[in-house]
Amino acid sequence: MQLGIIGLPSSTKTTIFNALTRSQARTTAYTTGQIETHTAVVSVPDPRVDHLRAMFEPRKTTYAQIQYNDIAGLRVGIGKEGGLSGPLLNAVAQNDALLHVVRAFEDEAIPHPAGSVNPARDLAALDFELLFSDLVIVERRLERLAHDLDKRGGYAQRPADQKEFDLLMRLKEALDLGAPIRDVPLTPEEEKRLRGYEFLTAKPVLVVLNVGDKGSGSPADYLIDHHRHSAVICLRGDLEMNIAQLEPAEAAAFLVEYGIAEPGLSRMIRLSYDLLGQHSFFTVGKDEVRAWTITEGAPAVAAAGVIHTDLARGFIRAEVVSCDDLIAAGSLAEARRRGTLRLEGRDYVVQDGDILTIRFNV
Ligand SMILES: Nc1nc2c(ncn2[C@@H]2O[C@H](COP(=O)(O)OP(=O)(O)OP(=O)(O)O)[C@@H](O)[C@H]2O)c(=O)[nH]1
Ligand SMILES: [Mg+2]
Repeated sequence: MQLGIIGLPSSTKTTIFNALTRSQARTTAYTTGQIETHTAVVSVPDPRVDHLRAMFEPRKTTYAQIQYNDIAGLRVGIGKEGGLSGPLLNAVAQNDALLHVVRAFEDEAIPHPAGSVNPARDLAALDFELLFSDLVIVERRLERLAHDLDKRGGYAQRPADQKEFDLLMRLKEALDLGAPIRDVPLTPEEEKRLRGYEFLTAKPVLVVLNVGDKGSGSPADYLIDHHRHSAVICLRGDLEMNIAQLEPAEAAAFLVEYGIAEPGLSRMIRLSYDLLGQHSFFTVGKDEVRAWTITEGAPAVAAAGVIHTDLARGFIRAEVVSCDDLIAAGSLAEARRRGTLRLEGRDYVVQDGDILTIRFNV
C-alpha cells in the first residue's frame, strides 16, 4: 500500500512526511523546484494488535505497513501542455491514495510562492492540474477509440469498445465540469475497466491542512465542493514533526505539556489507512502476532494467499474468530468452547479484525 504526499511547492509536504515517518528529510523555506521523492515505510498503530501482543507474548509483533512517498516538483501550470508527464506522472500515479498537503498558516519567514496564504485556492490549483492530466488522457483515448470504431465498421462490431467509449464520455463530462473521477458513480465492472488508466482524480484523498504553530481552524472551514467525499485533517506541522523526532518518554511529556490527547501523526496514519478501503486481519501465535492487509470483501482463500501462496493453493479450511470475541473469551480454547471460534470455507468473506488460522495441505 502506497500513499503519495502531494502539494504545491513549499506547502510543507516534507515536514508532514517527516512527522509521519519519523524521518529527517530536509525541509527548506525556499523551494528547490527539483523533482525529488522521499520514501519510508511505517507501521499502522492498532490497539487490537497491542491487545493480541499482550495475550500471546509473541517473539515478534508486526503491524500493518504503509509506504509514504513525498513527491516534490508539482506546481501550478505544470500540466499545461498535455497533462503531467514522465517521472512526475509516474510518481503520483503509482500510489493507491493521495495525501494533499496545504499550507494554512502565516509566517513571514517563509515566503508563499503565490504571495499570500489561501488554502482553498492552493487546494483547487493543484487539483486542477490533476484533473487536467486525467482529461488529456481521456480525450486521447476517446479520439483513438472513435478512430478505430470508424475504421472497423462501427459500434455494433465492437461492443467492448463501445462500452469503453461511453464510459470515458461520462468521465469527460464530469472532468469538464471540474468534478474528480472519484465522485463519478461507477459499477464494479466499470471500475475494473478503468484500473489500467491509473487516473489521478480517481484516487481517494486525505486533505492535510497545516495550520501552523498557533493551530486554529477546523476541517469544516475548508470543505470545498470537489472534496466533499475526502477526509480532511488539520494539524500543526512543525510541532508534529518535532514530536515525532523525540524519544517516546519525552514525546509523552511534551503531549501533556501542550494538552494534546493523541499525536496528529497516529491519527493521520489511521485516517490514511482507512482511506485505502482495506481490511486488517490477524494471525497469532507464540512466534508472531501479525496484522495483514486485504481488500474489503475478499474471501478466506485470498487472505491465505496474502500470507503465503502455498496456503492458498493447499487451502482446506480457516479457523476464524473476531478479535473482540477472542479478547472477550481470553484464549483461543475458551473461544472455541463458546463457539465464537469456528471453521469457515474458502469463500468466507473476511471481516475487519478477524483472526485466521489457515488449515492447508500441499
Ligand atoms: N511556522 C511554521 N513553519 C512551518 C510549519 N511546517 C513547516 N514549516 C516550514 O515551511 C517550510 C516549507 O516546508 P517543507 O516541508 O520543506 O515544504 P515542501 O512542501 O516539502 O517544499 P518543497 O519540497 O520545496 O516543495 C519549511 O521552512 C518548514 O520549516 C509550521 O507548522 N509552522
Ligand atoms: Mg519537500
